[in-house]
Amino acid sequence: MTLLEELRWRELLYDVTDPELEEKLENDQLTFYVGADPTAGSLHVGHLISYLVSKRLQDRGHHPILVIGGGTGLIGDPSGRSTERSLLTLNESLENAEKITRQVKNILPDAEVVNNYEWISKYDIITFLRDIGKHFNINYMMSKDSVKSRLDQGISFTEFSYQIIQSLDFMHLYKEHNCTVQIGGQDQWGNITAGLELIRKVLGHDKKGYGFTWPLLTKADGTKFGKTAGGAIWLDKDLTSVYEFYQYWINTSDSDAVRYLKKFTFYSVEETKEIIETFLKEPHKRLAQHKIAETLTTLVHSKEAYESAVRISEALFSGDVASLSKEEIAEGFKDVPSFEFSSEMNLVDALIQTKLASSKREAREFIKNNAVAINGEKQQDVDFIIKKDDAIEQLYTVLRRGKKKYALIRHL
Ligand code: 629
Repeated sequence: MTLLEELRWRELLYDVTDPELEEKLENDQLTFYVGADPTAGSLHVGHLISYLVSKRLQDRGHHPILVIGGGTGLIGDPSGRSTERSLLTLNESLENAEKITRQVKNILPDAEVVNNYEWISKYDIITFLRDIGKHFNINYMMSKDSVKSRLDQGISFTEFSYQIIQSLDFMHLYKEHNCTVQIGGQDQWGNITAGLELIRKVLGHDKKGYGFTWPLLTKADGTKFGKTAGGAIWLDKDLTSVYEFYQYWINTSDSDAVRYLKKFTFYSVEETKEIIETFLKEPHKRLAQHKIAETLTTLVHSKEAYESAVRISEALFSGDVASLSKEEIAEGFKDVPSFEFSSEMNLVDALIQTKLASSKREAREFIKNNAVAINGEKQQDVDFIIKKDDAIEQLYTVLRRGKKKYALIRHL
């Protein structure tokens, strides 16, 4: 199977600029690039495909350059957007770029990472308009989806010019790094092909470049990929905990799981087919979801972080939370009502304070009916006292009523 055939099979290929690329990718070691603009201080799961596809190319001997758009982030890509972006300040763009650089280096440790502010900021306006602008025909620029779709709404000259700046990047990397291929999501087609034009016009008609795109990610139920009620799923663990990240993938619906398995994991085509077969026979075991969550949590975070997320999930499922560390408790119970206790308290009062019971009478009923657990252990003594000394790492007491009603007590 050629690389492009494999990408096609994984539903990671939308369009290729030149059919010749397929053979080149089999016979040569090419340098390719993919860019991301630092519009926030972290990448989110919507950015992942760029680096997963890059890894697939790298695994077949090609050399990735990861461009972080400290410069382009200052302009704002209109692609795939119906409204004008608000401008980032220089500081925001460069600070975000630095954080994102760390993230991508973590995902692809052997890739080269560059910030396009480095060369874009060096252009002066006269050189830009004479040497670069002269090669762009306004009709050509207006025919790009990113611009055409905005003509009614309106588009600033700033965003209109974005395609030129991204083209400048491709030409720069072509000249300086012999980078002949640019890849990106479907929405990047116009920017990628504009770059190929510029390379031909400025560097010479024998200078060929290539590009391909992958399709936009969709979900079977039509909701937006990478978003939950709580917002975006970020790659930064301070914004989205590892446990939440892991859970996002574990919760993939059965109707998305096969597609995601092909796109997001690195099992061979044969192995993937076997996993799919097993999954389809017994979907309730969620094998596909587990493989996706394992691959991505390990790649983005670490093996240890993945194992911890599994531990938290198992403890929450079984109720046996006493084996967790205080960090794991904090992570797993982030969305559970939490209360701070400064001294010891009897169980009945604690149930009322944490709103797991509405009266003393009800609290006693729950306890007597074996419906109350403290740190995973059932407690039937209505006179039981909750103490800091018995808390998990002397910090947390997890109260549970029934199967699922939780409260977290933090001992001061
Ligand atoms: C300078 C900047 C370049 C080449 C690319 C870029 C970034 C590009 C862009 N990409 C999106 C982004 O950063 O805006 N102009 O949010 C995003 N990308 C990943 C995929 C994408 C795309 O990071 O390509 O299609 C999302 O799936 O929208 O020299």
